[in-house]
Amino acid sequence: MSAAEFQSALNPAASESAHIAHLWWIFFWVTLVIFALVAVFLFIAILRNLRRVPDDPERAIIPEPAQATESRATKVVSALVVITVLILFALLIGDFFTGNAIYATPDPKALAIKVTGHQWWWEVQYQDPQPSEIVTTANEIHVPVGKAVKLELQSTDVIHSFWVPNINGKKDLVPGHPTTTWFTARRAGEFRGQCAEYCGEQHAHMRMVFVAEPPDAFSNWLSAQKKPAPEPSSDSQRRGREVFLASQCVMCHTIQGTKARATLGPDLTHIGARKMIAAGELPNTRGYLAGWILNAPALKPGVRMPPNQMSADDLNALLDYLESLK
Ligand code: HEC
Ligand SMILES: [Cu+2]
Repeated sequence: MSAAEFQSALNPAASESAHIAHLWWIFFWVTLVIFALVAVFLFIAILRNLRRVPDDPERAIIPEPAQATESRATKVVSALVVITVLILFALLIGDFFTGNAIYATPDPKALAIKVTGHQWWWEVQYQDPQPSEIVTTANEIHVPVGKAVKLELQSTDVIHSFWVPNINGKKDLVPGHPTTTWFTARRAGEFRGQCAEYCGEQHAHMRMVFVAEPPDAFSNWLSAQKKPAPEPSSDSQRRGREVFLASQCVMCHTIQGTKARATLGPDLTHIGARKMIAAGELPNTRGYLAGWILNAPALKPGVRMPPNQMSADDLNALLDYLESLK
């Protein structure tokens, strides 16, 4: 099960989200003070007006007059307009500096991760100059604390938006227009990400697990991910692999080290090590995994993975095998 921290842009875990949270609080306090002042003056105006209402209804419609009041009102309103413009300008400058801090000069030594949005899951690929060292996984992003990360974002179907509020602002994934975003995690933790651009029926179930961890833990994770799938170590696992390879799973999924090499669905080489399945929708437990394999469209209507019929023994063996893929 996942123990993610509260998904919030105001609980920053990266330099970028810290800048955003800072800006948010400036806007919050400035606008709160202005709102309070407006409310107070409105209240005073109402009270004064109430007191002024005379017994004689005729006098109520006669303006109390004098040019003096009118010119004073003009002065006050003009002064307030100037103050408003100045405050808006100051907020604009704050916004500009925050934007600059977020899109700071790219770090050439950054860790490069390619993220591809699919309906409705995230393909995650750790780049490496050596093709055999490239790691492909899904719906779970691990990054080392303190190291700059460059995300190369793209979509192959419709517009998605990558958003891990505790880490950075949103970045749209527009088909045909690859883009990048940068961040540096500042503390370890597990956070939740969410597609932030409506992308079809299961948009709400297009989430991800984001893990910021100490550099040692990260490099252990990455080197485990680089290995091909472990060989089955029991008869049941062996049978499970046969079930997998003999069924339509191989038309859509990859398990490195086997002949399953399709990329229509998530890479399953280390599915046993993932915290969640179905793009953050279900915990990766034996029960949910079984339900998902038997009838994924019942859990996530519209999904491209079809229902699968198999005997209980085959299913148990398949589950043993998938769970062994750490
Ligand atoms: C027609 C293509 C297709 C076939 C066939 C298929 N899948 Fe999938 N599978 C997908 C897609 C697409 C997803 C991602 C769905 C989502 O999360 O929205 C998926 C997701 C999964 C996941 C969850 C992965 C994750 O990290 O969230 C598992 C496990 C899985 N499939 C196992 C299987 C098994 C086992 C079989 C064969 C019995 C199978 N699939 C057959 C397309 C397919
Ligand atoms: Cu979406």
